[in-house]
Amino acid sequence: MIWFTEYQTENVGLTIKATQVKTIKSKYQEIVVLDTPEFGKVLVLDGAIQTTERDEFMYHEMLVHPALLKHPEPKRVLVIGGGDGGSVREALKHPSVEEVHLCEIDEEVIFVAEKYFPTISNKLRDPKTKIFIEDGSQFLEEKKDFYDVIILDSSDPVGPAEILFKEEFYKKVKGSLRENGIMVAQTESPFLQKDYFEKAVKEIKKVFKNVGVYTGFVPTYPAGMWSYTLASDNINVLEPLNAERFSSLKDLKYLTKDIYENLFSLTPQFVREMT
Ligand code: SPD
Repeated sequence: MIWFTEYQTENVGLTIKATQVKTIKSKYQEIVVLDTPEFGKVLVLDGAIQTTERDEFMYHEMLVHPALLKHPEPKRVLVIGGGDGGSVREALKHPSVEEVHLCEIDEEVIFVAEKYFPTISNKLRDPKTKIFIEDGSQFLEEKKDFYDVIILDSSDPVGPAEILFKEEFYKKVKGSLRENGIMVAQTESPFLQKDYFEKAVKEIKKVFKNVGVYTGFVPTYPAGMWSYTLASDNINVLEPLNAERFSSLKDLKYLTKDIYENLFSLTPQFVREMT
């Protein structure tokens, strides 16, 4: 038995009891899989919790579905990061989606997800899924004007994911979107990672005309409060578009039609003031 602590800031940590710990060193990072009584299996990259069997749905549903619902007919979807497969699984719930590309820099994350997290990674070998082991920024240069929705399911803006939070990168994302294209990015905790959050939203606003920030709960992420940022040039992402399509989504445990239709209503005042 050990107690694992993620040091979320210099002053705050989240400590979880684990019965087993496996550590794998990849070319890019240290990958840890914990077996825990409270959260089931937990995936940790370079000391930061990425996903847990118990609360992953809260993050993946909120990250993926609003962007896909707001698009008039999403067919081609790209997930950058997200090697655990949770975002791919959620994107494939949309009947109009014909292909989901996953661009993950670290192949080892995919191997670990397939071995230890089958309920999260179970759509990585779906016939509509194609996996690219590449740097996300370089990958976008090869795919101009191609995707309807791009999902930035990155780890925190340190190490391999740092580049994914910069204006230059968001410009490349925009270049890879088709007309009516929508981007959604995980943009960190507005409470405990204020600087990361503010910077990411500021950079996104430099590139896209319509930007909207919403929040949700993820118990194992810093402060339990997480932010997501939608962005598009042609679609007004602030509108609750295509809500009638909500009923086609199966097996949702967090997002409801009401939450979708009022996505931005629950964005707290202190978060609005930061954007
Ligand atoms: N602090 C951790 C933030 C992680 C966000 N991305 C997680 C990837 C899960 N698919």
